Amino acid sequence: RNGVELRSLGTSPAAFKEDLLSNLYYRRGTTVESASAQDAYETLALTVRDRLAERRARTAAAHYAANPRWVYYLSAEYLLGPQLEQNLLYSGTAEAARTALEACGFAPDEIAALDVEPGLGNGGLGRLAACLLDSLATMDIPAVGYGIRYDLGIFKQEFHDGRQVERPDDWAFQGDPWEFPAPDDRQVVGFYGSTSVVGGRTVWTPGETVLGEPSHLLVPGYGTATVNIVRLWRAQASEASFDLTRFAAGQYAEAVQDAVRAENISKVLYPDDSTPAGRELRLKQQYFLVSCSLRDIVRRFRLRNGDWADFASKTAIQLNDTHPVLAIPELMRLLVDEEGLDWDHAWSLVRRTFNYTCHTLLPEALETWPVDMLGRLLPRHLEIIYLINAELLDEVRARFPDDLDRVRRMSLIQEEPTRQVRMANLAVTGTTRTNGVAALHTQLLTSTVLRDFHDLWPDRFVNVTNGVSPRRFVRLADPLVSALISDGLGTDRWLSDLSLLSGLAPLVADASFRSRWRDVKRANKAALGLGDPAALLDVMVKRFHEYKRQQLKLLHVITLYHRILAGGYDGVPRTVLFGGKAAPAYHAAKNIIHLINAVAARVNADPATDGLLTVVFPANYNITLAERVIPAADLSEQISMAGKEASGTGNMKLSLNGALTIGTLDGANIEIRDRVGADNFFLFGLNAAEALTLRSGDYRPRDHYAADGELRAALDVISAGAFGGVGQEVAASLLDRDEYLTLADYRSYVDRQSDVDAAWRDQERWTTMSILNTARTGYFSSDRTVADYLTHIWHASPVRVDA
Ligand code: DL6
Repeated sequence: RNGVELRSLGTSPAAFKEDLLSNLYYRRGTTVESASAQDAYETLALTVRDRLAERRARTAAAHYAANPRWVYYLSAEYLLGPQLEQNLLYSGTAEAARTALEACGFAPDEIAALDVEPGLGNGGLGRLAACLLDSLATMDIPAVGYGIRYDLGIFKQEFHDGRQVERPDDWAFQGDPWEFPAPDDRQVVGFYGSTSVVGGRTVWTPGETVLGEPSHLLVPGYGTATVNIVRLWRAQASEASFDLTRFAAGQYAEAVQDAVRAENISKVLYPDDSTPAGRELRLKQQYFLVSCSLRDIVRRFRLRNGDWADFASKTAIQLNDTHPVLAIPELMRLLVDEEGLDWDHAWSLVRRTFNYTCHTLLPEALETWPVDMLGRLLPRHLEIIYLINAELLDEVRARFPDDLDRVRRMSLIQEEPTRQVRMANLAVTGTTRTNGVAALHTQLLTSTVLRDFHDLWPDRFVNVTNGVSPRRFVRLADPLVSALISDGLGTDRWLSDLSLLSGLAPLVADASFRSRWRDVKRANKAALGLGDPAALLDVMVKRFHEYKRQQLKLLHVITLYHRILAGGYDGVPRTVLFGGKAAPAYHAAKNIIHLINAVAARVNADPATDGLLTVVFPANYNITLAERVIPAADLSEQISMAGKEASGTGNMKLSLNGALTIGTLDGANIEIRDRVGADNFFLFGLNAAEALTLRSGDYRPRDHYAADGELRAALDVISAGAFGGVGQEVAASLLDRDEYLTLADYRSYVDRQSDVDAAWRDQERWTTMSILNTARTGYFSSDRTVADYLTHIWHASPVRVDA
């Protein structure tokens, strides 16, 4: 089939207005006079989307003709961020859209505010997925992201009396104008049932089937005509699920129960897994994603290719953490059971197709699934896992004879205390490469959590340090600094080649540039509207987890408060901003949120702190809010216990936007410090080796409490209930266990904060440090990350699409 020539949609204000009106009349079915703001928003979205869809058609034609090696990114999470502003920028229609809207009498800012971000992820892992898709498109790499179209995304966080309350995030309640549903590409997914052998081949007969209906969103590249897609699956009951007989008999709930069960699969992002039913639902989600996506990948492969032998050379599938790792036995099943390939050929294709990114160092975050549950839900997959395990263990025994312990540790099946399938072990076994996400992370992975696998297959491991999209996190988030950077560099090419930022370094000697830089920061703080723009904005934004140590920041706040109350406070005025959510079932993290809000209420109400200290905690931190906070930040808090944060990407976003970091030698902090220079980074605390030694010895948090008067005072007020009963629980946990060495690092942290004050007092010095942070962090572009994946892992090439 030959593609048709497309009429090019104009990007002038007049052409844009004509199409806007046409869409309003013919697609929305209304008129300018009677259009609601929602009508105007959806019409605007369609008009922008059409311009990208046209590029998409050309991209698909170019990709089809090139028959390249595709990169497929499988991820249970995507935090894509608001779509409107991105698509306006990438389609080059922002100004035309504003003019056209105004000419029709619509208020552009009011309409833009209706754009709801799809919160289909939790945090760093999901946002990384979105940044990589952005970079893949920008770099003209044929790629598709696969994920789940959850009806309810990450919960909306509210505070009730300071406590986190979770509300459903019905993000597509009004419909989602950015999506293209593709019901004809539906897939059938099986669960449960049994296996039998028929004519020498194993046949799985599922006991239940569910439909997966895809829709896709466009993923435009910046400064290129390439538009890739992210394809999201939504579970649907098959027609047969509706029980007409029961309905007729008035059993309305029973009539739809099978349909409800099917559709629950894509109902919520990460259902609570504290019950067996919740865990099973999560496992179902994972297989649902994998099964739909692999069938789609195979369908796409077949459009251009006939021979399975070519599959791996045309297909690179990245497994984003262990969530999609069932793809390994699923592809084996498709190839061996359905396509009739022999096991060894199939295994060679599978191993050459898949690669795996590990995003954690927390042993408890390495997923395992009960053998019983997996075997019941996916009986054939468990058989295949056993077969893979037999081969793996033969290889281990051959390489390390008489090392039974090693065999036990490496087995895909954990035997004690309960039988579980170890998904990370399966991931390393069934892939070509496993990568960590920062240099320290990869080093710790290969020397601790995955050490046995590294001993067996050292060449399988590589590091790919994370990165962030400069389009999203500089250009869209901070138009003011972007304009200043372009002015300073004399080009805006830095947006697709972030190494050009190094050209800013000489400008630290230019007093007028420094002063404009300061003005931009000040304006961003004023626009944020939280705290005095003249105060130092000290920002800790990230998921709440004890290892990230929001509790350490809080101890610092209380210490500052005590110093103020004691009189003669010599610190600089600060606004401390917290942002982030705690997992609904994570009691300790929710306690920390509650305590922060209680401390904030007290500190902010006390006239003694006026002009000196303010604590703010806007609820529901998400990409939309991140884009306002990050450009305003002066100080970036990256204070996890060393050896626990895989990489961090907030650290990169903040440094890139000119915030100075106070941080430990953890995750990508190390690489940030190496680049910005030790003089432009506030380092404190134990390093990973020291932390490990202390943790594995006789660590006594109470010794630190006893030895440090300020620490004692802070913990005493918390323990005494000055901020409510929740404080007692938090203090007890710190004094009795302090799993993440908060007390051990307290003094070093608090003293280093005094150095922050000193640097801030000298505004010229601070501004220089700030500019140097931006100038030296071009490395942390997700374009560089994708380039590293291409070189070390994917081996895919760009396909140019004519502009
Ligand atoms: O790689 C993206 C991001 C890292 O920057 C964070 O350091 C890391 O905590 C996060 N990991 C996860 C999932 N953990 N597990 N499993 O969100 O990944």
